Amino acid sequence: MAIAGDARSRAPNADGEFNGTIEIDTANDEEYTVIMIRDAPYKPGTLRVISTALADLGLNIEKAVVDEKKGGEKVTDCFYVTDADGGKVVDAADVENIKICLTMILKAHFSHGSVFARPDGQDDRRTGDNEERRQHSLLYSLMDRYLKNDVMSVQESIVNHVEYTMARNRYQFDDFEAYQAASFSVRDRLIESWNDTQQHFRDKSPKRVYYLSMEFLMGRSLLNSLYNLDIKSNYSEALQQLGYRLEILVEKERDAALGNGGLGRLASCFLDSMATEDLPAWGYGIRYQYGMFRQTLHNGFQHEQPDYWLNFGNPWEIERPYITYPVGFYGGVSISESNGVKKFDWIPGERISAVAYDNPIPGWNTPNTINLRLWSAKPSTEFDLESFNTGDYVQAILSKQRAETISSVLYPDDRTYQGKELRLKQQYFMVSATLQDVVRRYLVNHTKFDEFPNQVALQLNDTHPTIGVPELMRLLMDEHGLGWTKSWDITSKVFSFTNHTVLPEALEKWPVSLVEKVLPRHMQIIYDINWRFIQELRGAIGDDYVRIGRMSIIEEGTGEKMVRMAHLAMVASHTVNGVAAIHSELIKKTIFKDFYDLMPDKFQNKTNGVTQRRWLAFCNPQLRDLISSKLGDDAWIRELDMLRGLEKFADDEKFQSEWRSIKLSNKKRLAEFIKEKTGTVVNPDSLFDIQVKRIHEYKRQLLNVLSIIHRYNAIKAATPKEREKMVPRVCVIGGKAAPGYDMAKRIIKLVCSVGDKVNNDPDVGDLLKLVFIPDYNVSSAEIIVPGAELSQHISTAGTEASGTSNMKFAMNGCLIIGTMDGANVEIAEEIGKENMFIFGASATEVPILRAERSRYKPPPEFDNVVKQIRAGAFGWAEYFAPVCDAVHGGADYYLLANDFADYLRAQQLVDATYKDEKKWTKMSILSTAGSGKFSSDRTIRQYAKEIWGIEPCRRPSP
Ligand code: NBG
Repeated sequence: MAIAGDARSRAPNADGEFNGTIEIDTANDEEYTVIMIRDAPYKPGTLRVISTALADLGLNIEKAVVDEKKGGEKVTDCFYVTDADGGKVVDAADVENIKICLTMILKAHFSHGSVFARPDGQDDRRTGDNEERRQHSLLYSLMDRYLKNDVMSVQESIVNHVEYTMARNRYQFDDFEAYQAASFSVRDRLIESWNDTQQHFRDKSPKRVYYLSMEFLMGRSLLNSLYNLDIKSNYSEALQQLGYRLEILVEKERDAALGNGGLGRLASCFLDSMATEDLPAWGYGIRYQYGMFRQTLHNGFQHEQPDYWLNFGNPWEIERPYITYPVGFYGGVSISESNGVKKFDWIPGERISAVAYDNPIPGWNTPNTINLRLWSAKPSTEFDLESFNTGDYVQAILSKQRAETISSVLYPDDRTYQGKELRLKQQYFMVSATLQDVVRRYLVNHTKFDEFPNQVALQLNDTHPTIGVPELMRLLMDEHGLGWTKSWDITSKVFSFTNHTVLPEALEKWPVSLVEKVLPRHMQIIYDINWRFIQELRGAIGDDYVRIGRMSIIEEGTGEKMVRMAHLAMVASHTVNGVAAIHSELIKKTIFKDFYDLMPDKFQNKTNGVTQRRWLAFCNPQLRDLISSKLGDDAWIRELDMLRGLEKFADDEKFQSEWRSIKLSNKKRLAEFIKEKTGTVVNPDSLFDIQVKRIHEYKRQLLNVLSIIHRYNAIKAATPKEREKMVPRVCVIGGKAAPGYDMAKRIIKLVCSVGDKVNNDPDVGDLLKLVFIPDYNVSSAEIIVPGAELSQHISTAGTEASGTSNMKFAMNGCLIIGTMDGANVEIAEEIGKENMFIFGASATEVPILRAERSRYKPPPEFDNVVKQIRAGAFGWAEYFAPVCDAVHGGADYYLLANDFADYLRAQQLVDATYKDEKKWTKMSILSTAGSGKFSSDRTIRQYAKEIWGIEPCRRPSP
């Protein structure tokens, strides 16, 4: 029998159990496709297994020629099949599929079950004499409990999930189902590692840190997990043999977008680093049913669509229905006295349950996997006797259902706090469940609370979880019977607090009346904390009531009484930190000056970082390989400072040319992406200039647009000869505006309108393109960042706390045009100012310039472009008028006019430098080489040592 094409398959060598071959002949028989299974060991039931499998594949067995069965002999069986329409199966992909399915089925059939031996070479069970082999077998069966990661085992686990988890036909599943099945099978492996890591933590009982955050912007998990578990290539091959491409499947995953921007993404980078650094750490947050809204554009206007990320299930989480805590709201406090001690009893008017969902977070190059526990609100199982007994059964059920709204949606505004009751309830919901969980875990092996501060560190990611301070006090006093002094001593030793912004409008304050209503017992405790704090203050600074009023946790005077959450966090925390050097200095002089003067030792800096795994090694694999080949190995993925080793190759021509060709290939990928998202075709030979981040006036996307208009004017005014000398540019802007942020939405429309005009102007051609990429998120950043050549971080100095995308771009060899703000300052220190395009007023100049604004005359270039917009050069003149007003005259709070001329100068320098290919490439290499400091591993090590006081705790390798 002839073997058709590539249809010869070597059947698996599964411990000698099925060494046969499967041959599929599509050519030699006129009517039938012939499937021959050669040299299979005789085993009863084989024919049934084969015929069932063929039927499942939709094939008819028209005839069969089978060997006579005798025990111990190899047999050969031949099946003549047709497809559902009665024709021959000739398609190569179908043939391959039949072969793969039969191989797996026979393998399973002959191996009596689902545990397969490892391929030759990795398994020494077959060596040695009989006795030794028996002992080894025993040993292995005890030790070798982990799921196997060889290609066959991976395939089996994927197909099993298709059938048993998703209840789909194991021979027919689409890409999305393949993604899900693959993810479930990866999750199995994560669970093994998670379980062992948690067991190890329990055994060693080290001090642990809990990272409390209302936001975690995780993005996708499949590729990240495959890389971290070091099983990517086997999954890739396993899927390929099954007829699927991993690159396609990863695109099927919905981003977990449980965060707004920098703050949430930082929390996710920190989890990655805490796992990689082997820290005994957990993240705690909320499992929002709707994460960050999806942004769509209609005629250049932003529209917000709900993010249905859970609609098709989430294979990365583990629901823990038995890990649940009651969380109360409203009601009143009863006070009783026994033995002269007052006892406070909060009787909530509403109770809901918090149910845990665990999300395993694997580290890189470590067996550790840590946990992100997210809480979901469920109706309490306790009966609301009142309403049930009064007979309003349906109403009682409906009001219970409303409980679930607490975890339903992420607030999409990172600009101003919203005094919304639901938001306060979300915050309390998260910290109450978390602290109950933390206390319960602590009490597993402690009977008293004395050791609590030596066992627990609680990090507040911004003020959002600060209601945890009075909650811990309440738990210790009211639930566990400790006195105030002891409780406060414990509480003030466990919390530390990170500030992420100096913008006053973002500093959270809650009306006292609201806190009193929603959390009456907590309001009492806050008053008590404040009363004691003020006594202390008076001791320290005397009766300076103006200053005391400024520092008080309760804001009084002008309007409604408010609880200042930052002050509460400050008073209760042993440490407060800013997120970049300049920012940490600024908070000492501005928002927290009074506190700094009094308690300078509390203040620290922890410059942000990003995980170089997701943001370089995984999203830019070509660059990763080039870097590893130059540095000798991939140790830099763990110790990013090693990137310095690239400096000595910065002038090397061959290296430069490899560097450039990788950038070009990433630019081509980005150009495809731009076309797919916007319809605009861009030329990958242009300079790719990117500004992607939330739309905020202080981030000054408008400054960027104004300079693009200026560039457009220059192109229009140029002669054809002059145009030939110009550097073609593709300008990309992307980012979401908070739904209620009117100015930001107008700026988006302006970007789109300018883009419409410029992109369709035949005089301009490829010299300038401007696109707005909708729905900027983690996954799109993973394509945008590697393809960028210039990135813009141009906030008014003193406004951007740190910025983290600046770090991602720099790591990927993208040059920065920016102001001396946030982490730009330290990036300049590391990679050299001469390798960036720095412009604009400094943070110390800004207040002076603001004070002089009434006498200030903007440069004519600035006036011109603003006038152009006003005059309707891009349409929508009326709609853009408030945008123009905001930057004209005495307004212009963010000083666009003041920085405009210097910005244009920096932009000219960009063009001139870009023409010098070698120089540009050198600067690009030096950007990557100098970005070692900006690994979140470094940041986390500093937090661990200088704030949390915790040590690595790595489980033994399996
Ligand atoms: C943001 C800052 C960024 C900073 C991130 C992470 C908030 C409130 N702040 O500059 O604006 O990089 O936090 O620290 O989201």
